[in-house]
Amino acid sequence: MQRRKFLKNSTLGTAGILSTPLIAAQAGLNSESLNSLTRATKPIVLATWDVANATSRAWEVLKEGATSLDAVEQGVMVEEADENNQTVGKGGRPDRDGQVTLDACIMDKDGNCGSVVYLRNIVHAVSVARKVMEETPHVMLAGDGAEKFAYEHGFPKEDLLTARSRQEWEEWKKTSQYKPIINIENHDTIGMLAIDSKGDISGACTTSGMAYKIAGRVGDSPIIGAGLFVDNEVGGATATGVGEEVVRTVGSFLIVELMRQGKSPQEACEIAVKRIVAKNPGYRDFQVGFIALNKKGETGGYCIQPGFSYRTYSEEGHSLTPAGSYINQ
Ligand code: SD4
Repeated sequence: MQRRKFLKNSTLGTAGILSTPLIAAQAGLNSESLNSLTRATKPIVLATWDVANATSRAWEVLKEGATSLDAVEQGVMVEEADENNQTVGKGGRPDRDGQVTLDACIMDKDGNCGSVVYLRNIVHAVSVARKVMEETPHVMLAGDGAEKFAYEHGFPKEDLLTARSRQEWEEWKKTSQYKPIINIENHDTIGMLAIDSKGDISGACTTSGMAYKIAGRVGDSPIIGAGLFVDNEVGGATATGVGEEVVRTVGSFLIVELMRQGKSPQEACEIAVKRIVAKNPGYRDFQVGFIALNKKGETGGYCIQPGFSYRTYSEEGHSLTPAGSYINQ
């Protein structure tokens, strides 16, 4: 018993000590415990699109020794505050009535999750989602209730419609054509996954949704299982693109389940995209992209149309990876 305790507590050189099943068996460990002991716990951050400031912030938080939950929250907050990102938080493009409405969710290593949908006048939707997770018995708050809850928790009221987004909306109203442009409009919804130094995975996703959507529309980003899913035993996945298509396939949950069955993050993302393509004859006209991370810190990303990329930050560096696409250039 003493010996097992020593082995469990020892991180240095554990992989070497327990390199044979025989020794592991002698130590009283089953293969699952062996896996968790030999698995390298390497912090990593992964996010949709080229969001270098967000991944840098998340990495900084991880390097300070904080949890992956803090890292993903603080990472995506960078995009929520950035007025130049017109798909997230302040400066987001409005719905067709001129309202900026935010959707966001967050999920931790224990499977706890929180979400807000159709949230107005609050910049940091992800932090409101975290409060829903940590301070209520619920998973999801919507609209006026979510906004009231945010004020009660000290979030300031702010007008999210910037002059630039207002002016573009005024322009749009001249034709009022709802036709999302692949990779140009709606190209910066941020989904982020991270592993911390304890090997625990969390994720977050935040967006202002599709520009000029019908008032009241909610996408995939705040829907646990669709826009984001994390299972700390397996990995996590998150999505970007036309949310309706992601919801229909419960895309992020699908990817995590595929990884549970042994697929790599890359294989799992590809299967999920191909599932969407197979069920939608109109797939040439919309974009969906997924990224995924498994417990070993392996990553993957795949999309329908060329043009989607994702950011990774780990000890190996900060990099931007163009995702493979179902439709080639
Ligand atoms: C939505 N999935 O609301 C979001 C939009 C998005 O990059 O991801 N844009 O459907």
